[in-house]
Amino acid sequence: MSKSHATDAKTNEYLERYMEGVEHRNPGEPEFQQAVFEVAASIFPYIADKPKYHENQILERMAEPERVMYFRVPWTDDEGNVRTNRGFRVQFNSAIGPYKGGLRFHPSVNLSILKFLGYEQTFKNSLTGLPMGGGKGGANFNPKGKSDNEVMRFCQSFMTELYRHIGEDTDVPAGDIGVGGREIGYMFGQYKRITNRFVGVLTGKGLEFGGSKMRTEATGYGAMFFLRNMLEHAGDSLEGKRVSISGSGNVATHAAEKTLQLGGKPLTLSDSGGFVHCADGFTQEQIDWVKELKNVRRGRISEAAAEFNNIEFHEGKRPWGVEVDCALPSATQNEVNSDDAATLIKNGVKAVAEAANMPCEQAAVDAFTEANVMFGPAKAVNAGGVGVSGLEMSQNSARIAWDEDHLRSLLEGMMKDIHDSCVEYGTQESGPVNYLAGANIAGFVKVADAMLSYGHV
Ligand code: NDP
Ligand code: 2IT
Repeated sequence: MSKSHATDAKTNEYLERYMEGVEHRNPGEPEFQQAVFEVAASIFPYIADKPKYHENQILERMAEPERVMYFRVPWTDDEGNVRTNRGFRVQFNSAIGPYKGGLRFHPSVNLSILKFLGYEQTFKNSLTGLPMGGGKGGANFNPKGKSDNEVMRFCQSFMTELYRHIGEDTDVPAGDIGVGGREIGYMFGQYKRITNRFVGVLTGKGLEFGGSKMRTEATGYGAMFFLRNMLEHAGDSLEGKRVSISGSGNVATHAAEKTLQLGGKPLTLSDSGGFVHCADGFTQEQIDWVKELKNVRRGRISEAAAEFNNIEFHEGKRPWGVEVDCALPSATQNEVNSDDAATLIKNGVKAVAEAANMPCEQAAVDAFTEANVMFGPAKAVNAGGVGVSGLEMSQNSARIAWDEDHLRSLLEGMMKDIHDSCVEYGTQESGPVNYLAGANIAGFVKVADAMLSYGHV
């Protein structure tokens, strides 16, 4: 056995033993185990010759949240029935700044999902270059079909417990699935009322009360900047590229809009009911219509096919069967499986960028890597959202508001820096960039070194 193969075998053995421990300590948490594996598989080879990280149990400590809050959220529906949901906040890692990360309201929310999201967030926030730790929270509340007043009462009850655990220098939540401007407004109003303080304790706020320009657009726009950077680094461009996008929420609609602005063709959008396909590429007017459908009328994506002649609806299906150059999963975790990956590869996909968090199953990621499809991992691709959240925190602390052009150029610059960090840590001897390894290592180093400075805390 050559020396490098012996080292590889040893690294694999460490990784296996490490994952056995993670699985043993976190039974019944498949999403969390999946997220830890995805990072650890890149980090073990990197730290093989850096004993300080092993000796100080850095990866073991990183896989334990610093603190988890789990609480009851009672509220009353419009018929006067008492309802009860579960609320959570996972304060994962504060090595490089206050806990920072979104709140998700969706019936599937559980501890495994929030731990995976909080763990991922730690590395993502590190990549932004801003001083933010990692956290995530939410509730198994389903906003679909609820009136504004029901959503308001739920948000107020949720904040009535959450407020004691957060603060502008402690933990700063934001939006995620099911939590947008409406929910952030209700929660900020309740925080302010309970504490009698007007501070930047949440991001994604309305522009009238401390929100930042570009925050709403940041995740989708940032994802497209990242995809463009990947293509350009490989000597290609976005011009004329056919792009399939899943989801039709905040991330998906802004990604579609930026695709159009950068010269690409957004072909699909979806929701949990199915996907819509526009072979001509969606126009800005159609994207605006979908935004209004989702944010104001709170309707279903199928309605787009009834409204526009050149849009078809495919019930119960995901968009990965459509032939495209680039795919941008932008809905939820594990929405691209190995069959979907095989179809995309067969149809000639060149690049896949994860705009949602962990939308590709491990087997799909492996398939893309094997087929030399450029693969942008979520923690790099969608970091623009939390990046502009960080800029919202800066503006709130300084009590100023930057203009849109300035924020757009900061976002674009941040995505370029993240891309370049991935290239720095992920360029392989064979030539192409392994963006997954690059993002994991670049995100890891800063958090790990801060943890080393603190001693064993
Ligand atoms: P939204 O709530 O605005 O939209 C979510 C979209 O995804 C909807 O179209 C929804 O369809 C669909 N979706 C959600 N869950 C499922 C599911 N289980 N199966 C099929 N479709 C589903 O959320 P965002 O756009 O904000 O978030 C999308 C993704 O991006 C998430 O992974 C989130 O974590 C990630 N993200 C978001 C950021 C942000 O700034 N908002 C920042 C970084 C990442 P339906 O209405 O039918 O449920
Ligand atoms: O997954 C994410 O990065 C988010 N949902 C945004 C978090 C934030 O704090 O803006």
